[in-house]
Amino acid sequence: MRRRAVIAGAGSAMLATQAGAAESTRIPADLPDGTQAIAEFADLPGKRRLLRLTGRPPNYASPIDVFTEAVTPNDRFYIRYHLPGVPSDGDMDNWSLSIGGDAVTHPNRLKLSDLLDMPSNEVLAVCQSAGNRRGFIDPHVAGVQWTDGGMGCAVWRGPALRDVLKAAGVTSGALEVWFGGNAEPPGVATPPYRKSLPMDKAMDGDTIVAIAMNNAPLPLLNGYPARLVVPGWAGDYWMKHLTAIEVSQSPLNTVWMREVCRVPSGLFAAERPFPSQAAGTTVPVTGLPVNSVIAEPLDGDEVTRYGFDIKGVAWDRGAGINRVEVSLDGGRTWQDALLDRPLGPYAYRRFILQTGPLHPGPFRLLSRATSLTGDKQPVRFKANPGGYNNNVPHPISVTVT
Ligand SMILES: Nc1nc2c(c(=O)[nH]1)N[C@H]1C(S)=C(S)[C@@H](COP(=O)(O)O)O[C@H]1N2
Ligand SMILES: [Mo]
Repeated sequence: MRRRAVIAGAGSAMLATQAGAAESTRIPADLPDGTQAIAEFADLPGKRRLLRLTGRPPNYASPIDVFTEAVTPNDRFYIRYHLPGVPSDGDMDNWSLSIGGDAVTHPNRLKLSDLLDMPSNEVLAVCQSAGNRRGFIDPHVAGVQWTDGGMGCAVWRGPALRDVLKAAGVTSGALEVWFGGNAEPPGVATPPYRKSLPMDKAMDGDTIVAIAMNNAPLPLLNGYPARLVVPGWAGDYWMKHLTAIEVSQSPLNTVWMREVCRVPSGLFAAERPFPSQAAGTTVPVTGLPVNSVIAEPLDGDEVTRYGFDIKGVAWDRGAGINRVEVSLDGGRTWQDALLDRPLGPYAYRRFILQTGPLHPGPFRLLSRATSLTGDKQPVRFKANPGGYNNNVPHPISVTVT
């Protein structure tokens, strides 16, 4: 089915960014009607023109045009919260991070200045909601109706989690590391957001307690003053406003581990399984599936018959991107796009395809990435009840004039 882009009310003019590229002002037409009706571009403190999908809890998508670049600016980086309460700057005044649990010998408490004093790591990594692109699944699946913008790529900096843990003396009985974040306001019935990681992922030097994002303090809504960064793994592990770490001999038993963000066992290849959280017929989402997005032109654009550039980014769980192909005819034929140099295994890899002259008329653009381990974006969505890991190529309709 070919759908026309809906132009969003007030901001419908095509604005020019500093780079001169088009800024997306459109709400994707393939989102469900209910989301169409309420979605709009909005500003929040420290943020500029994000696509509001739900206000309470705050879920705001990045606009698709930011994905022509490998690094997503802080003020355009998406926001995702499970619970309605959002911390204010004031709530973070007396922030500290406790490290404890039944598998450490020396529990302790760190202040922001302690984290600043520790040796730090830097990693360019994609944070992507496991529900990214849920809004495009047909038939629609319940949950936040994410567009392509439930993700971003930033330079994260802070001490490696393993260094933070070492200081507390991890014992040999350690099975998982549990994470807690901001306290929810009174009156919220949902249990607090609490997640865990298996020891091997927690002790990987690339898993960090980030205190900087793109060389600036974390924006409040992206987890100020410290958040967990788990390169290659879905965003739900990336605990914001991190306040408590417990190294534990047992599996964390919260609805957030046991019921949410789970997929049928064996449906998705996970680089690193999470055995202590496998239960019944499901496993937690972990590694990001190979994926790509076209950020230019935008859906509904008119493009010139003399040829135009198709640009976007591709990423995966950290194997690295080997190839991106682009189709101009809805997936009948494919051409190899040019890849920019890799910026690290967990980063976006930019691609570009310059078309030749084309006949006027409608065109349906798709991109399809293959990783260095041979994983390729599938033709059909691997259906699962939560609508996670949608990495099916998403069509962009343009008219050549
Ligand atoms: N404290 C807290 N941290 C959280 C969440 C949350 O609801 N509360 N949501 C998680 C999910 S599901 C995602 S996808 C990422 C989103 O990160 P962002 O809001 O910085 O884009 O944060 C994670 N960390
Ligand atoms: Mo998420």
